Amino acid sequence: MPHPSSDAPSPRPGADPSPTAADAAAPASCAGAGHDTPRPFGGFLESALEAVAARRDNSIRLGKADGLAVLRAADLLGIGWLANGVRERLHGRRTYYNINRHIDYSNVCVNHCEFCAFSREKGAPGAWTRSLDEIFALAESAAAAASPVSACSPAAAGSSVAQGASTPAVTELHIVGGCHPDLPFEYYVQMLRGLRERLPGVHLKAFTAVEIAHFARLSGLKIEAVLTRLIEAGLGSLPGGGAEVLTPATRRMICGEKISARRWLNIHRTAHRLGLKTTCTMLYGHVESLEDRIDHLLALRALQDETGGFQAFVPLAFHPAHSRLSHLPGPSGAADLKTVAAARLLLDNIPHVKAYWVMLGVKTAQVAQSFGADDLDGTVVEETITHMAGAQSPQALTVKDLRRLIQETGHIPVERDSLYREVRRSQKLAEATGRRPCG
Ligand code: V47
Ligand code: SF4
Repeated sequence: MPHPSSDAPSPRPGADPSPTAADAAAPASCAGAGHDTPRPFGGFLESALEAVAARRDNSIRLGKADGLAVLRAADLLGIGWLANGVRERLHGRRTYYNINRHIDYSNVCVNHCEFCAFSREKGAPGAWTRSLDEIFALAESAAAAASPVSACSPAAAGSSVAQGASTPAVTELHIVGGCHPDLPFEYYVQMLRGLRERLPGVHLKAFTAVEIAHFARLSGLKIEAVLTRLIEAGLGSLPGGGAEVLTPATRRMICGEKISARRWLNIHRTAHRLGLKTTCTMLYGHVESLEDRIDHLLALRALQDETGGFQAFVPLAFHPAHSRLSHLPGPSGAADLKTVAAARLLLDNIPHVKAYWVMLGVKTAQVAQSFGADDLDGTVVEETITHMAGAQSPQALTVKDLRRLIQETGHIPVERDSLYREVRRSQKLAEATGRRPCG
């Protein structure tokens, strides 16, 4: 039942503090909350959210006004409930994670994005570029590590269930870097080829659309030809970086040298046509307006209607330290959660919303599972982009950490590969956890 609009959070008039049947049933059920479940509380504190709920419940596609209503509302629990309904309809109580390793191959970049604390001019103090041999060694050590499932899962402690499993410890390498002025295209081709030869079972998620455009410039090849050569060399999918904010005027303010929004979208369009899955991101919490955020989400949704190639959306919380925007505060916890929720509600055609713990912080990422996110990304192991911008999150999480973050909120941890297929390291392990994935 709706309540009159109110801008300030206040006690919910008429809210029933005792759990409803829907509350009680939700954690135990994998069936999803459904779209027309009764409100689990006395109603929304803001009537704008009631209108969003009505459209959601009637499967009417949400629009710009709905997205703005979510971002502008103060009723955080109401927003979470709205987005969680969609999340549960799609994924039940499952939360995905993967065992991955990031490799940032170089921070040398020809661009000077205002928000970036990672890039350096070639030869400047703090600039680094990894040789192919260094990259191969890092990747091999990640793949050779004892299976993190058997090493870290409490359920597996003392058990040999995952020992000797044929699935490598790491199933994905996430490889990105700056736009280096003179590394030849062959460096990237050889990187993928060498990794595929050494680690044939590991998925190579590599190079943002910005890097792909840079390779095209370096090599004189068209985007399609660049991607084709990289696919032949072992490329498995593209990460979603470089989208920043797609609204042209704001994009010019924060990353004027970078490829245009249209080009970023076109590169993903081409990748999808060639059969690659990709992810998409949005960098928020700097100078952009709430309208920019919603326009960005709608641009992603429009491309997804056309291609279906985005697997996940990843909201990236701006970290200001050491960047040219270091005077800005960065997004608040409420802004983080509202952005996750708005994405889940608007991106009705993108299956997954990722709470990337490196940028959200581990605690907010955990809570984001109740605001629409169904994926915590992975073990990561080593990350430089956000940590050079002041991130306080750890460098790595163990599988034990990830599973605990998921289970503590009543969710079901599911290890996935890069294409969101469930990784079953051993039947016994799943049984031992007592948390069999549903569906
Ligand atoms: O492209 C740069 C952003 C991106 C800052 O695809 C910053 O699954 C915050 O794209 N504060 C790289 N963000 C990371 C990225 C990513 C991460 C995890 C998963 C996936 C995926 C993609 O980080 C860059 C840029 O958009 N970035 N500087 C900063 N100061
Ligand atoms: Fe270069 Fe990427 Fe940093 Fe921009 S965000 S300066 S393209 S490394």
